[in-house]
Amino acid sequence: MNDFIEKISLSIQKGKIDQKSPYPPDMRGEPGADEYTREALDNGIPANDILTKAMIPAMGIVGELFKDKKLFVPQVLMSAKAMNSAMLHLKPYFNSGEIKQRGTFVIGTVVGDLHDIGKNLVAMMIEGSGWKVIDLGTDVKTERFMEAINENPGCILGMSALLTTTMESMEKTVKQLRQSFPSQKILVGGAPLNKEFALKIGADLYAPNPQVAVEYINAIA
Ligand code: B1M
Repeated sequence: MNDFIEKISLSIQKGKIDQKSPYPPDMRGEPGADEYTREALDNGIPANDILTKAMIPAMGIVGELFKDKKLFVPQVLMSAKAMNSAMLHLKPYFNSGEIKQRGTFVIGTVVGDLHDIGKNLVAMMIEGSGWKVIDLGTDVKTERFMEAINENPGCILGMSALLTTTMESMEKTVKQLRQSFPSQKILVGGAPLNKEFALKIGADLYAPNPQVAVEYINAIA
């Protein structure tokens, strides 16, 4: 069992998706997260063990290395792709209730803003730490955030903004949301933001990177 757990973990850390993926060059031709996860399940390793002993810790390591600037965006994206290829095999176990998720995280880039690379990274890291993620995409209006909160009671909400102009949309959105959902947990992120801004608009947390977001929501789950 440990052998598969280690192989899946390493594949995710290194961004090795599957056998035909040429990345990383030093693992060319080797199986990746896709094949190892299938094999592990076929060998009777519980899906929950694959998730909690291999996949989540591997993404945790990736998140820490990214936070410490020892990994960069393209490498994190490859790890997230490897994670997703493993996740596909686990989907039936989520649906059957055999794997319990930590909660629901709703995320979107605020209205007027089309930047989604950072938002996607955050979504992938949070999914990788065991949460169900509902990604509303970009240019998300306040009403859509409200609908999502109503549809997912108890969810945690994340918003991203990359433009100084859309920091204003974020402020309006958070203030409007607060009127209907005063105790909704809201975390915000994006390059032009800072802690003072997040506090000023009434968000619960400013996350400068995905790892801080992951640590925060895991702590309050
Ligand atoms: Co745009 N753009 N862009 N752009 N773009 C910036 C942001 C800009 C800084 C470039 C510049 O002028 N130097 C500038 C903003 C200036 C400002 O307002 N201060 C800018 C501009 C002006 C524009 C347009 C207005 C350009 C134009 O049309 N005249 C236009 C706006 C379109 C719109 O949104 N309405 C525009 C368009 C675009 C593209 C479509 C071409 C493309 C986006 C493609 C896409 O996202 N699919 C694009 C890109 C790629 C950039 C840059 C080059 C890169 C952004 C990025 O993806 N970074 C950017 C310049 C730069 O940053 N060097 C720029 C990588 C990403 C991983 O980082 O998003 O910061 P980031 O996310 C980080 C953290 O911030 C954090 O975690 C991530 C990982 O660490 N984080 C969160 C982000 N969201 C979080 C949420 C959280 C927690 C953490 O919790 C919920």
